[in-house]
Amino acid sequence: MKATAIANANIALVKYWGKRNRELILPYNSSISVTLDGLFTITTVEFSKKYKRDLIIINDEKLKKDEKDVLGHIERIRKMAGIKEKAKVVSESNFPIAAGLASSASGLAAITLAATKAAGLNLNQKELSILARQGSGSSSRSIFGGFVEWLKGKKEDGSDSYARQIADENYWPEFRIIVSILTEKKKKVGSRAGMAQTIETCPYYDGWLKTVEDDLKIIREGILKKDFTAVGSQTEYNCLKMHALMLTTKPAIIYWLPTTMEVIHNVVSWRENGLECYFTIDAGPQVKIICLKKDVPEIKKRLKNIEGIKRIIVSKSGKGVRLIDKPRT
Ligand code: 2P0
Repeated sequence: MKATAIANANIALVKYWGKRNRELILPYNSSISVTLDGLFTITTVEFSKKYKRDLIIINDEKLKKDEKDVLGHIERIRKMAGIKEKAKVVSESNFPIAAGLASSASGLAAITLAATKAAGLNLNQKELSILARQGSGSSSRSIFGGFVEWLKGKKEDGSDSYARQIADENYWPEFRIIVSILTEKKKKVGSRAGMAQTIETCPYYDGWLKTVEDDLKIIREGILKKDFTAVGSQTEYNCLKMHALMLTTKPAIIYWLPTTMEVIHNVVSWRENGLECYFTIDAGPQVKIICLKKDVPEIKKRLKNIEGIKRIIVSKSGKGVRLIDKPRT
């Protein structure tokens, strides 16, 4: 009753921001992401009578109270499989967790596959996506590789809210995402609380919902046509709209640092001078730059001149969650 899975993080090109159902994690809007081959989580889950209680170790540390609801997810899977054994979960990510780098996406996707296998369940990708979603919304997208859309669905029970692939990881081999890490500190306001606060207090949320369908259409079609300008410019616009929501909640949620702003200004000016690239930022200060393979060396060189960038990870579109034979202990 033991299995190990690897899942890649993903970065949203059209963001998920706001839940219509917090219990089942059902979003108000659909979202589109690209799965990142450079950022991943490997998780081993073992169910056994030898454990007296659930033990969760994330990046060599025992689970703290403020971590995402990993225990709840294990319990959900135990119920589904009809088993009683306690679990040992060991999880390692190759990037800072809880700093706005989609660690919950790769983490919960990896746990979902490893734990269902360990519990004797054999779920297909759609079922895995629905289950992962209940652990953390964005993890529903990390089940798949390449370019992925998480459908918001309409049903109350969430059975039509799952991710599906738009194009696989080999479809657009020139597409790159450069992740610049500015800080490894955990953020003060988590996405979950930030989303709830936005819906309660932001006067512009209706405007977001009214315009997000256009973003989805332009980016979905842009991916299929490999229209980099369309995908990049609409991604940047969608990111700024999401941050406009965050900035105008009460109290304001300001994820950006001075260096975040500096990278933004640089990207815009590089582009004006013929180096085509676009930025996107999640619920944190880190800036991800979308570009084509040919421009990676030049962008990396320029980023290295910006003080305050701690680490740069260049990523292609990566694979979906899968089982591996390298247990973590
Ligand atoms: C996204 N984010 O689409 C958006 C953009 C952050 C900004 O999904 O509450 O960790 O577990 O469903 O998935 C981060 O939120 O939130 C997120 P829960 P999650 O990637």
